[in-house]
Amino acid sequence: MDAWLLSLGWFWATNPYRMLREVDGHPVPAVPGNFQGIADRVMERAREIDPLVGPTPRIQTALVNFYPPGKGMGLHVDADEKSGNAVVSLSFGQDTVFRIEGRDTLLMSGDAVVFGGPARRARHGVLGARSGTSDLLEGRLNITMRQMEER
Ligand SMILES: O=C(O)CCC(=O)C(=O)O
Repeated sequence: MDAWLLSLGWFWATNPYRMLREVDGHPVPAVPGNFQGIADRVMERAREIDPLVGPTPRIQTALVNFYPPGKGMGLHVDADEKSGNAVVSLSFGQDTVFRIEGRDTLLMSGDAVVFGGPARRARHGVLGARSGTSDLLEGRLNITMRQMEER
């Protein structure tokens, strides 16, 4: 993975892999208060398109990924959250190709993706951020908003 990561709400630590509420005695920065409202609106729209997206997540953590031009994230499954509620993902800046279960979709600035229902544990990743496709950012910013706990 070639992204710069910022964890909000919970810290996604590695070696060994674990989720933390504080790092070196410092609390992990909180998820901004307006993220829940954004997720609520995205989920309402997603539900109109496909009711199988399932319940709206309670946003307890957000992962902010910054990808320099040309950088992406390999295929993986989001399986560390106890909750099976949807993950809401927002994209800003350069275009990329989003790959999910072998299918490719172009993601552009302002697009939202919801992994919910049968797609919640789908294998996915992004190819390199495409240079020259954004006036907003030299690179790509992605925010995934998630529920950690089961309830
Ligand atoms: O950058 C993206 O659109 C995907 C991010 C992602 O898959 C993740 O944070 O788990």
